[in-house]
This record gives sequence, structure tokens and C-alpha cells, in this order.
Amino acid sequence: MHISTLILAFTAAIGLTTGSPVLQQRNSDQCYWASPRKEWRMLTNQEKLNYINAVKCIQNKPSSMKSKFPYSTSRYEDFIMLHKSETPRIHFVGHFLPWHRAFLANFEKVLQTECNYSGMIPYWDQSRDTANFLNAPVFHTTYGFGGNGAEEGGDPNIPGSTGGGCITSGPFKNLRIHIAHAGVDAPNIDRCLKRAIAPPLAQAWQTAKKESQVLASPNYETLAVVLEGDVIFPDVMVKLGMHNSGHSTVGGDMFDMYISPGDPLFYLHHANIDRIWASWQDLSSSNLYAIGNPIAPRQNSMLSWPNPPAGNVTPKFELYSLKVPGTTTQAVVGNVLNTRGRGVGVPGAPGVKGVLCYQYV
Ligand SMILES: [Cu+2]
Repeated sequence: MHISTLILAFTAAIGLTTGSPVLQQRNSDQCYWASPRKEWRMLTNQEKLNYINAVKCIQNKPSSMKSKFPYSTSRYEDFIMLHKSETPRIHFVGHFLPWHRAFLANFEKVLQTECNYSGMIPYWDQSRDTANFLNAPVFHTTYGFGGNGAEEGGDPNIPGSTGGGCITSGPFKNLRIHIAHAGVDAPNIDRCLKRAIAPPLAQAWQTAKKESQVLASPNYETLAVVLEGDVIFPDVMVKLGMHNSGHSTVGGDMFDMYISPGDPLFYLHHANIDRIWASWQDLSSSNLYAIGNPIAPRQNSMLSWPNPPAGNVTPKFELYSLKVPGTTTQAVVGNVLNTRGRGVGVPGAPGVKGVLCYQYV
């Protein structure tokens, strides 16, 4: 076959030819072109401002979850409350990764539908900044999220941390957060956003080597624990993990397991964790829909989920409080296992289809 014939056949097959029968036969709910989620420094300055402005936009929109979260004062705080209220049920569990993937997808959808944002959530690969961590592009005062907290000698719980006070620069320096640190029903407070940046921790944990160790995990059960991190494990590699350590490198609000989505960097860090999971999923067809590990938290002592369900997470497992954007259906794990799986049935889970259509670039 001549090369141009091949190209023609190919464009027809993927539905690029206008009006091609192939295109018409397709279910428009499927994921033909996965939207790119880019690393922060890959965005143009204008794209960076568009994202920052979209986040500021939802910070200035009233809560639409007041009946559920009376202490939420904005659309942005709805997400802090959603995360805070679910914290005991979504960390150190088999569904940690899919819950946070769905949470980010919902946040992204709200930016797009309620604030006319046309991009995607960016990710922050901290390993690109370890040589000069305090000057990472994400900390830029105009084209970033501002820098460290005021110098208070760092956080005594985070080795090598600096700052610790309210952030003093950038678009979020005047942000007020009204969600209390502890207690799901704790009344409103009025406070700033804090950071206690810890460059040595980033140098030790946020590295390409750590990422490749995570990607070498033989199954989901290992991958999920190594990526999240868990203090109950003696192996230091597992203990902190790229997820937990990435919260600790920023410190302040990001160091608080309950209300860390108060720092906009939460979403960029979690997109990076999601990227690493997606990279692992892409390594083999059996990885793509792999899921497991217990529903109950591994650390019952520090989290209060009384009588958690027994058994392991499956594609049918419900993601508490998260609905698929644009539907009234409760999301299940299977909806979000494949980032490019919109409209595609999930193996082993009749009736469950993917809802996502993005990829990391
Ligand atoms: Cu979380």
C-alpha cells in the first residue's frame, strides 16, 4: 500500500475525515482526544494566570454546599470541607488513589463550568526543583502561588523546614480560610494560608529515582502503599512515600491531612501523584484496571472511622460523597480507573463505565 493511502486510511479510522462514516458511528461520549494535564512550567505565563484566576474565581463564589457544610464560606471551601469531612475514610485505604483522582476531576470540572476555565489542572513535579527548591516556578510571586510562609523557624515536625508563618507574597497572600484545622464540626475561624517549605525533604524524597522505584511496584497493592506512604511500615521508602513527603515539603496547611486543599498547591501535588499512578497503569494492560487493598484504614489508631466495611476495594466500591460531574449518580472506583476511559466498560464490573478523558504530558 502506498504511504499516502495508508495515511488516508489512518485518518479515516480515527475519524478525522469530516463526515466520515467512522466518526458518525462513534459514541460521542467516548474519549477520542484526552485533554492534556501539563506540568506547571510547561504552561505559558498566560495559561498560568488563567489557572490562578480560575482558582481565585471559585474562592470568590458562594458555597453551594451550605446545607451539608454550614461552615463553608465559598465554593473553594466546599472542597476543603469535602476533603476534611472524608479524611478518616479516604487515607491509608485501598481507594486513596481513586478518591483523590475523582476529587481532582470534580474540582477541575467546577473551575471549567463555574469559572469558564478552559484548561486542565496542572501538575507539579517536585523532582524538577530539588536543586533550588525555594525558587521553584510554582512559588513565583506572579506566575505562581507565592512563596514561603513568614520566617518562624520552620515547623518542628518537619526536618529542615523554614518559614512556618502566613505566606507573604503572590496571588494568595491575602487569602482567608475559614475552615478550622481540627474537628469536622469545628466552627469557623478566620486565618491565613501558611507554609513551612523544607528543601532537604524534597531533595531526599521528590526524586526521579524514587519515582522509578514506585513505578517498579509489581501490583496495585504495593504501588498504592508505596506511593501514598504510611508510617506503620518500617521501610523508610514506604514510610513517607512521594505523596506524604510532597505534602511535608510545602508544610503549613499542606502538612495538615484534613484541610490541605486550603493551599492551591494541593491540587498540583495531587495531580503529580495521580500522574505517577497513571504512568504505572500505562505499563501494562493488567495494571490499567488493577485495584485492591482493604477498605478499612491501615492506621485505625489515628483516624476515626468506626466499624469500617470489611473486605477489599473493587471497581464497584462507592467513593463517598463524590458524584460524577454532571450526573446524579454516586461515583464508584471503576468510573475513574482509566484516565482515558470515558464510556468504556470496566473489566469485571458489569454496568460500570469510565468517565474521565485526560492524559499527563
Ligand atoms: Cu487527601
